[in-house]
Amino acid sequence: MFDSLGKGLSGLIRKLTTGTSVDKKLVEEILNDLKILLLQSDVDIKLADELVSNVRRKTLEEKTPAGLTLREHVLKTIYEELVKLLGENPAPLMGKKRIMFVGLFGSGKTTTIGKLSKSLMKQGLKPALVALDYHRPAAPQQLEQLGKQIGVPVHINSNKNPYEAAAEGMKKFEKYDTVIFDTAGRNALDKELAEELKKLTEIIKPDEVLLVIPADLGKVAKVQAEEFHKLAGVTGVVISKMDGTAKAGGALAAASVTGAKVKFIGVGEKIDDLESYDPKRFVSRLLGLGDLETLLEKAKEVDIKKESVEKIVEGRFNLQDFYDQIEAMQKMGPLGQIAKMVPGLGAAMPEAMMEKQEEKMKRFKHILQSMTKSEKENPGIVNASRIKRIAKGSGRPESEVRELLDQYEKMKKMMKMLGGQAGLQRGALKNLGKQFGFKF
Ligand SMILES: Nc1nc2c(ncn2[C@@H]2O[C@H](COP(=O)(O)OP(=O)(O)O)[C@@H](O)[C@H]2O)c(=O)[nH]1
Ligand SMILES: [Mg+2]
Repeated sequence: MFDSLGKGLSGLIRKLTTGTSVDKKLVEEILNDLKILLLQSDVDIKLADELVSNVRRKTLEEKTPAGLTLREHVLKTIYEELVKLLGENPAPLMGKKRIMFVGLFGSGKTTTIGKLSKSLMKQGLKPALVALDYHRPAAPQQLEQLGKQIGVPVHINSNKNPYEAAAEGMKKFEKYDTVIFDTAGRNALDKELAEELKKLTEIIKPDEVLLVIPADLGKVAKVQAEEFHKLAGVTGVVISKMDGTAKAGGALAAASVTGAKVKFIGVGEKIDDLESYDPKRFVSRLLGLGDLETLLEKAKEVDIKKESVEKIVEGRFNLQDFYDQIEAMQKMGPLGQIAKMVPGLGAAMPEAMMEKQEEKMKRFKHILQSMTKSEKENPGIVNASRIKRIAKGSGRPESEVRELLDQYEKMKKMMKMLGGQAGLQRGALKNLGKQFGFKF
């Protein structure tokens, strides 16, 4: 999803995070790259210009906030502006009684209606569908079939009259939680369709008008969205067919001109291929920052000791810290998954190594539990006879105790290397620490 933009952005961020010094010249260079990237992704030129000049103003003209370096400030501002461009978190559709879908022929209206119905049912709601597309002969039957497939009633007007169908459907499904209207599309928004949509909007008075735009539509999406918005008052955008393209800037621009938020993303033809839209998560992925938010949510549940994190970053931590980290990480989930979420760390540790490490960590925990406090605090004192005792106490072979000590040394070295670097990794660890509320 959004692959090329994502790749381009992570390249750009790399430039920012690995540059030895971040100055005005580098920021300008990055802003220039950013603009080109946005345009290549079909983002409207006005929006791209606005984004870039906002970042320029905030980072080069305004004072860098205390506690942030220019590098961090630029990164943060780009992130925030992209989130702004991509819209806010959509309000849930709960409590919306009448939802009307609009969009051109083949955009994915009917398919999305099926997906949405299924998702509403999962939330314990009762949806019903009304066919309003009598322009294309097979359309009502397509909806009927879909309804059967998921167990949702569908109303079709026998005179093939959309206005009658709308009025009947509202009456018939009065007791349902949500009534979804599947309007007709055309190849282009012609006069006939415009008239029809306007009239239907008046009859239905929908609580929600969802415009479906295929991700690959490109620049015309914006004009289309404006027209639909004038006719029906678009309240939300669904970007369909996101699975088939790496560019969705057009669709995003479309959402932006209507002032409506992107609410859903269609990622396939199947009934479950619908995702709720979350711009922050989306941008984090685009920027290659990993799924920071997910990590943060998890981290909230876990109590990582401040000193312990600091020590790790600086490469001076003892076996007790090692033990604390194992505990904390086990609570957070598989190590590999965590590393992937930490910016800069995912690439630094091969997955296979992570998995093996995790298995070992579990056994190591038993060994560590058999060590005395002073042994954990001063791993250097663990000699052969102590190893023998520890092995016996934990029921693990001596070789494994040695392995643990060896691993601990290696990990210490690796963390020192990662933490000590001036570039990306150190910044990443620092950032992560900050997100946890630690200062370095
Ligand atoms: N790959 C993919 N195909 C989709 C998606 N949404 C819809 N389609 C396909 O697009 C075509 C048109 O969809 P349809 O719902 O009939 O469009 P409508 O004319 O707007 O009602 C169908 O072949 C769908 O299977 C999607 O998110 N991903
Ligand atoms: Mg249809």
